[in-house]
Amino acid sequence: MTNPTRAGDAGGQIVTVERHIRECQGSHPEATGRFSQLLYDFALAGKLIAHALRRAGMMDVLGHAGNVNVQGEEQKKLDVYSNDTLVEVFRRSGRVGVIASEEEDDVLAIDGDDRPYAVVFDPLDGSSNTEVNVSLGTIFGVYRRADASAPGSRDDVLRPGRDLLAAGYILYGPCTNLVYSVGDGVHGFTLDPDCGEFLLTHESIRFPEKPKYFSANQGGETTWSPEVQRYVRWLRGMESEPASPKLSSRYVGTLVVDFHRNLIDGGVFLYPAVSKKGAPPKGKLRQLYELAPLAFLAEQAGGAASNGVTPTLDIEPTELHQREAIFIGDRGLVEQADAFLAQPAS
Ligand code: AHM
Ligand code: MG
Repeated sequence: MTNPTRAGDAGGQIVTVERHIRECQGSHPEATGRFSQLLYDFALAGKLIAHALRRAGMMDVLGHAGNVNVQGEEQKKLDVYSNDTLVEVFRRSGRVGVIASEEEDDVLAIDGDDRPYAVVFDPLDGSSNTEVNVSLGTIFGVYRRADASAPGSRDDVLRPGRDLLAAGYILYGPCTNLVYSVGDGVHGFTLDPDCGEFLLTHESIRFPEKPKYFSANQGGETTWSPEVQRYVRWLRGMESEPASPKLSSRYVGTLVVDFHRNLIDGGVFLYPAVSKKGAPPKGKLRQLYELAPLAFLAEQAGGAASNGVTPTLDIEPTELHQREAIFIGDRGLVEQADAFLAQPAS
């Protein structure tokens, strides 16, 4: 009989996220302990948010907070709690000069000398799912500021995702996962609720060779361009040229969860530009807080991300809450999306 393996047991050693970050730092001589501590701060915020979510049904934290964010979306109490938790952790970190959050109108500048990092995050992704007990997530990215002692500004984060030093997400599901990359592969951890540590469970994650799934809100299909409609028919096996991958469909409506499933099992997520009421087509998901960090992870795992024309990591945002179309996941499927979109559908 084989011995049961336990989470975090890599070659007979228990690897916590803290230790993993420290060891990665060892292979990056330019990295400082302060950068590692910053990543560990995301793990800390993730534990606090996971704890609140586990108790959400029993406490008065479900429902709306009564505010509307800068994007016109009603904030849930859990959006506010998650945002406040992250902001508080990074205000006190002593390393961060700028915070940009999906839930804040503008960047938060934190005064002080020697604050070399800027962080971006979507505190609670998929929060429209909070009332129905569906898995949620936090998405984050880290940039190095051009001048660590200058007052923080939007320019610290209005940058292409190619400049990211690190990115990751935390997935609050039946268990809590933390997945991150500092540019040398993608590594996944699972929170052990007994010891309160994230333990290494998925080392060097790569998209599988053969994809299984596509994820899209097909309720919006009539608002997609004919080219996107044709691409999705191809994904499903209804267009034969080139050879169709004939994928199954899975859509949760929490980007982190849809991305994670496709990363582990193979597949592509799309949220194309949609046209509503005669307005020019535009994407829904946010470039800074959602798309650039996940695109960084996708490329690190051998996948790709594009808005249908430009690789997501090459997009230079001009607005904090900029929205973009996205095709992200398996590299071959994203390349086919670009090819379908470049060919006018008859
Ligand atoms: P949120 O960050 O405000 O929760 O919004 C983003 C969410 C994504 O998690 C998800 O992929 C998408 O919106 C779902 O949108 P829709 O309900 O239109 O399918
Ligand atoms: Mg989101």
